[in-house]
Amino acid sequence: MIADVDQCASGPCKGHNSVCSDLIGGYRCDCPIGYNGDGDNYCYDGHPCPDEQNVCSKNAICGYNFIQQRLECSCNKGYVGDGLSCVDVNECAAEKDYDCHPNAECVNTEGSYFCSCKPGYKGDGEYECKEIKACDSSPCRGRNAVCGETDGAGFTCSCPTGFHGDGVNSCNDGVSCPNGTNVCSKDATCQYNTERGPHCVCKQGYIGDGITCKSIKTSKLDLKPTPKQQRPMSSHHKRKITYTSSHVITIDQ
Ligand SMILES: [Ca+2]
Repeated sequence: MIADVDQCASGPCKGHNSVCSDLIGGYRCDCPIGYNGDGDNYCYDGHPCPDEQNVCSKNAICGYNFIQQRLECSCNKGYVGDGLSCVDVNECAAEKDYDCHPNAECVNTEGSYFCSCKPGYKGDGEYECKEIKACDSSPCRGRNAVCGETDGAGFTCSCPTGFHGDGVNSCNDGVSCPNGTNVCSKDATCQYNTERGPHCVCKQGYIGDGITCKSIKTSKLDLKPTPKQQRPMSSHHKRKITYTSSHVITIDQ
């Protein structure tokens, strides 16, 4: 006579709360009264997959299969396995498994992947990866400056016709200061602000556009003679009239 071995001694029933019954030549796993499940792997008390009974992989979801009347672990999207163990899918291994722009590379991540534009291109990697051009970063900072692409991802900065400057930092309509060609009048100073860029400003006592400045005194053509000089002038006589500005203007009568 052969003695029967207790098949339950090794704890073959993996279901939480499951009960092992030793049989002749085998064993059986059941869920206790009030519990549902297959007994082998799952027994739940009416609430599918409560935390203490969830034996699924952390990368799986637990749900009750009402057709088979048992709990099931299903790997999350991006993972493969039996639900108890789920491993990342390397989507980048097969071209059919990822959808990246032709100018992008697939980068595998845990549970997913992303597309990264290849060096020299920019975009979201999925729908757009356009070539990066040297002028994209607006390297020509001069007001009115024009950026031009050159071979080898280089660029040049220039000023439009009629403008002067190095193109990199300034382009202006005739004025460049302080180190460029200063076209300001000798009676003006070259000044800079963000609104106008470099520009000439006539010194105090002068008026004009800065490139040409006239003395305010000599430009005051409406100056009135002093009262004592307002007497009648004899005809056919060249006279001198002294203005309050002390400038002397000769008038032919
Ligand atoms: Ca992945």
